[in-house]
Amino acid sequence: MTGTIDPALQHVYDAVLRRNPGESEFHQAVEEVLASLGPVVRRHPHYLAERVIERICEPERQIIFRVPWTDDAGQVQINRGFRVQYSSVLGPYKGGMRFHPSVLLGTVKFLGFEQIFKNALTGMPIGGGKGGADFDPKGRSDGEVMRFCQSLMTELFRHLGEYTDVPAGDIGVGAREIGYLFGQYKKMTNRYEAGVLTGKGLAWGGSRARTEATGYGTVYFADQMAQHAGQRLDGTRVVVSGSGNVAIYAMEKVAELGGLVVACSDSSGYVVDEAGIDLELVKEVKEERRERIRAYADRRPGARFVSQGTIWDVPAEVALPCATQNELDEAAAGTLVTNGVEIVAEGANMPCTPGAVRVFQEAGVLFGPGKAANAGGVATSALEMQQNASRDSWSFEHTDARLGEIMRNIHERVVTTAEDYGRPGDYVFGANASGFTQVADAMLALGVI
Ligand code: NDP
Ligand code: 2IT
Repeated sequence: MTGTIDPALQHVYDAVLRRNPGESEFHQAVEEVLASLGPVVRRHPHYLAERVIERICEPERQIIFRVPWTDDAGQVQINRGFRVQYSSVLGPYKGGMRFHPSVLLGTVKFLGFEQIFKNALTGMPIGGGKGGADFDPKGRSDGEVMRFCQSLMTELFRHLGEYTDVPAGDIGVGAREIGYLFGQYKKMTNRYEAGVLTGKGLAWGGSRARTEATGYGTVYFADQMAQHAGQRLDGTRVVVSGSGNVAIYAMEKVAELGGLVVACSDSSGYVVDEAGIDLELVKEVKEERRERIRAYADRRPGARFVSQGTIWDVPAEVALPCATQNELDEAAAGTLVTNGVEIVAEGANMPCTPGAVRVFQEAGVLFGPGKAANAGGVATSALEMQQNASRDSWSFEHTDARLGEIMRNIHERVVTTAEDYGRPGDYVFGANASGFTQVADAMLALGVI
C-alpha cells in the first residue's frame, strides 16, 4: 500500500520543502513519488549515493515571464507566463500549457514533475515539462484569446523547438489556443516547424485521435484494470467529473464499451442524468457554446443540475476524476466506497488527495494513478511528433490502435513492477517505481547532469 516516506529519503523531501516554500501542490506530488521509492533505493542504493533523486526534484530550467495584452475595451492586461523545463534525459521537454487563474509556479512544477514519470511510462522518447499562465479564458472573445496567445508566444518561442521543448494543451488550452500559438511561433521563426506543438488541427499537422486520446486512454487503462481483476466495464454505472476535453472523450469511450455514464460536472456544479449522459449535448454546451454545465440540465428532460455537495455523492461502480487536482478528497472517497465503487482511474492530474488514495487502497478499490491512466494524451502527442517528423498522416484506426497498445503496455509494466517488488495490485507504487527507474538510469548514464 502507498505509505509514508522511508527514513532514508526524508532528507530529500525536507530539502524540497525548504527550497520551494509555499508550493503545496508541488510538495504533494513529490511526496507521493518519494513515498514509493523506499524499496527501490534499498534494492539500488547507488540512486541515493549518486543523489539522483535530488537531481530529479530540481527542474533543469524554470522560465517566468510577463504577458501584456490589450482587451477588447482597449485596456492593458498583464498576466504571468511559465514554462518549467523539468527533465530532458529521455527526449525534448514535453507537456501541456494550462491557462487558468489559479496557475502559480508551484502548479506548473507539480504538473511538470508528474509529467517526467508519465512520459517515461509511455515508452516514447519524450522528456518532461509543463507551462501555463494565470490567464482566465472564461468570457474572453476569440480576439482577446488570440492576442494573449500571440503575446505569450512572442516570449516563449525562443525556448521551444521540435528537438528542445514541445508544448500541447491542458486546462483552458485546446485546438483554438494551439492554433494561435502555432501561428505566432511560425511568424517569429519563419519556419513551418510542425513538431514544435502538438494538439494541432488536422488541416495543419495535427494527429487523428489526439483530441480523443487522453479520455480514451484513461478508459482503455480502466478496462485493463478491470480485466486484470476478472471484471468488466460493460454494464457498470460510471461517474466522470469535468466536462472538458478529457471528460468528454472518457465518457464517449465508456459508452462505447457498454458502461452507463450518469453524471458529469464543471466548476459550477454537476448534472445527473439516469438515462445516460447525452454526449452530443455536452459537446454543444461545453465545446461549442462554452456555457456552464447547468445548460445541459435546462435542455435535457429528466436531467438535474446540482450545485451543492460533490459529484462523488452520486453512487457508481467506476469513478473517473477528469477535472483538476485535489477534486476528490478523503470524505468523497469514503462516500464512493460506501456506495460500492470498485474502480477509480485518474483522467486528471493528481485529482485524488493522498487521503482519498489511502481510503481506496485500504478498501481494496482498484486505483489507477494519473501518471499511468492519463498518459494516453501525451503518448499520442508523441505519435503526432512522429507523423510530423516523417511528414506523414495516419488513419484514425491506426493511431487509436497504437494508443490502445501503449495503454496495454503501460498497464503491463506497472503491474509487473508492483509484483516484482511484492506489492501486487498497487498501481501507485508500480507507476512511480517503473517511471522513476527509467529516468534515473538514463540520468546516470549521461553523467552528472
Ligand atoms: P479542459 O479545460 O478541457 O476541461 C477542464 C474541466 O475541468 C472543465 O470541466 C472545468 O470546468 C473543470 N475544472 C477546471 N478547473 C477546475 C477547478 N478548479 N474546479 C473544478 N472544476 C474545474 O481541460 P482538460 O480536460 O484538458 O484537463 C482536465 C484534467 O486532465 C487536468 O487535470 C489536466 O491536467 C489533465 N490532463 C489533460 C490532458 C490533455 O491532453 N488535455 C492529458 C492528461 C491529463 P469549467 O469549465 O467550469 O472551468
Ligand atoms: O498532462 C498531460 O499529460 C497533458 N496535458 C498532455 C501533454 C502533451 O504534451 O500532450
